[in-house]
Amino acid sequence: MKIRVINPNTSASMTAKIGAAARAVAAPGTVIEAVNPSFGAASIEDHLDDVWAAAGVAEQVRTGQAEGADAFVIACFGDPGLHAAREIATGPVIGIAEAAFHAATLLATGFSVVTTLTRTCVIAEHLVLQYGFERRCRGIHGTDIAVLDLEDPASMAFERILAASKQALEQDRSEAIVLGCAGMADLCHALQDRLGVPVIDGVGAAVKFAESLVSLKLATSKIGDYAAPLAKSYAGLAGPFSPG
Ligand code: 2AL
Repeated sequence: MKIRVINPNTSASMTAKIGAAARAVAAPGTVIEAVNPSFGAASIEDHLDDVWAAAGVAEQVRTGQAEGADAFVIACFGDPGLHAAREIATGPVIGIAEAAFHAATLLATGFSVVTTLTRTCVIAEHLVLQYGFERRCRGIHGTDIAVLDLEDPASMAFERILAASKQALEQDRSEAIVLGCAGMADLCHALQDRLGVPVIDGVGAAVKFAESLVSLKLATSKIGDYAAPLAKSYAGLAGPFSPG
């Protein structure tokens, strides 16, 4: 099966990192196609970045759908464009935040999210509420590490995420950590070894959920809310995205 893993930001190095994390967990018969949009922000850290990221995801789902992708993963913790992507795609579309929340609740009664900039915490809070995980998510913690600084050893990202995770487990009385950024995927196992609790990277979780659903011959429901977008022409800049 072919899974298109979309990094919604335009950082090529982050797309490569996400692709590697996806391939590390994929089954032997799974082809991972790691892509990013042709436009948008190099990191997604606020609502404006998120707007462009959602359009970028729509671009990549459209082309992936035309090229026969069996499933899609949206590899940014804000799950930008998730619902629109489910309208466009016929196969499953999994956002890394929703996937990580589900995985965490199968492993612990309460989890904490450790993320990047503190200002992104509200975006994660909105998702927790939207997906109905408010009874299981016990806290959301910013580290004030910028997304692109995760790749810079001088940021001491691992040590800072480790410290924030320890504090979160204690303060929130939680039993698992959800990593709040796709760019943290490579830190997941080392953090889990140090913390001694499940540490969930949404990229890996989303790839495995996508594989499971495709293997089970399950796809996005096409009646009602996720039916194909209405055929219409969009004006101006949005013209190339017109669904009809
Ligand atoms: C993210 C992420 O996963 N990718 C990105 O560009 N920003 N998440 C975050 N909390 O900053």
